Amino acid sequence: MHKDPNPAAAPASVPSSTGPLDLDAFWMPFTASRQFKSAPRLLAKAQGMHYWTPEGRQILDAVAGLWCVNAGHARPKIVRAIAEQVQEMDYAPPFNMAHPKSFELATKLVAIAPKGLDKVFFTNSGSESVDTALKMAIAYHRARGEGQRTRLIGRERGYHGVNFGGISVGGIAGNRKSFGTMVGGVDHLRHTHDLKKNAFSRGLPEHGAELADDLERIVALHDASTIAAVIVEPVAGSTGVLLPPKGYLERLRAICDKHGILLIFDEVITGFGRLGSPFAATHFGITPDLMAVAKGISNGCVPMGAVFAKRAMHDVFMQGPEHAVEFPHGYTYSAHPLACAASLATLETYADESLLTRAAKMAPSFEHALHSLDESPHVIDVRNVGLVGAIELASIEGSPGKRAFDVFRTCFERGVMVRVTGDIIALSPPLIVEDTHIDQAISTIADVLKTTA
Ligand code: PXG
Repeated sequence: MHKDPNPAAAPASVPSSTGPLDLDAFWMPFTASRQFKSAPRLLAKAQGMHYWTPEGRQILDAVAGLWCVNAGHARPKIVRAIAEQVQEMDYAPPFNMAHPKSFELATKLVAIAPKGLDKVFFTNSGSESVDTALKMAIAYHRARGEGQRTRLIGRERGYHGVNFGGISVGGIAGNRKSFGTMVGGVDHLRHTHDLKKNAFSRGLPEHGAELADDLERIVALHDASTIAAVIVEPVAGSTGVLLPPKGYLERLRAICDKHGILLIFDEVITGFGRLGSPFAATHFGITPDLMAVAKGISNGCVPMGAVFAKRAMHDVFMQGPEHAVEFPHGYTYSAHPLACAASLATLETYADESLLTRAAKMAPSFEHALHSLDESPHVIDVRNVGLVGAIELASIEGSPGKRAFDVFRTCFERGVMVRVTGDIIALSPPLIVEDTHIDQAISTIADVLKTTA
């Protein structure tokens, strides 16, 4: 049995009350702010599989924070590495300078990446990784004399962060409509979610590989010679766990190859063990040309992201005068020493406890428990792959999203933190999860569904 580092009781220093906390000044990200501020949900401590509220109430973390705390909370090696690093060297500029841990980390990341992705560029978030990958794709074609290949293809219901590149290739109307002009020359593939054919699938759905052929429609419309790259999440996470139909990703890879179009995998959620292999690319055996990651790269402890690139792509940039910058892109905090230290210790923790393949071991019992909800009230679909699961509910007429949001709130009151998007409840527990945690999460959801209107 996997050793659970959680103590049963709250750590001693959890405050007994929040005191008079002023909620006014903080403009919260992606939050129903007025609702939140009328009934705040605060977290004050975390360890292993659990959070504690400021009052000391224990909450089971069934979503790894926000799909990022893959090794569980407050893991000693990671905590120690960050503390030691900040004492040794707090910051080092990353442009025309470097510190040793950035090279050490890149080498270790390449060692677990799909074969052929030999170069790593560091960022600070998933959004930055996505925009970095899109820029790399366009600049790569230009550097090799195909500067007309600028068009980017995303997918409906795709989520690629919140920067302008990411929302442009992203396929969520709500994240785009308020923000004016998107990046030009973008088109979108159809999404792959089809409940009529694939409801209640266990693992990848049977139907829909042919949806990849939608790329041929887009190629016919714009001509392949204008298209730089296609970006997809191998498993779409934040729009509600949309799984790739069997054969879909293979077909997408083949069509990209046929037309000289780069394939970018956004593995911000699927990276670092979520599906039972280090990456979705290794899980499905399909190698993209560029791979954007974040979240689990540093176990969520210090913000960090990265883009993996093929050596041949990188090498195309290595031309021009030797004193000149080859790729004019990067962030003040690229390869931040604290992030590198956190990530190195995270990789060690993953290796010590075989966490990058643990989701494969846990997947059967997770799947079994999850599908016990198939007959629960309001449930119109349950789906899963690795340690990712979704429970889709019928929407209340005229109030989409309300039913699942109510489930989320009641689950939190009953000590389980789930994630909600639209009327879909998503589960993505830390990879150290045990069957007892799965049972607690699922039985809480089952009980809450029974009393949800
Ligand atoms: N790509 C993917 C596939 C993501 O899931 C990002 C990019 C952006 O990462 P940053 O680090 O910039 O947030 C993400 C982020 C949810 C949820 O509700 C998921 C994310 C963010 C916010 C909410 O599931 N993923």
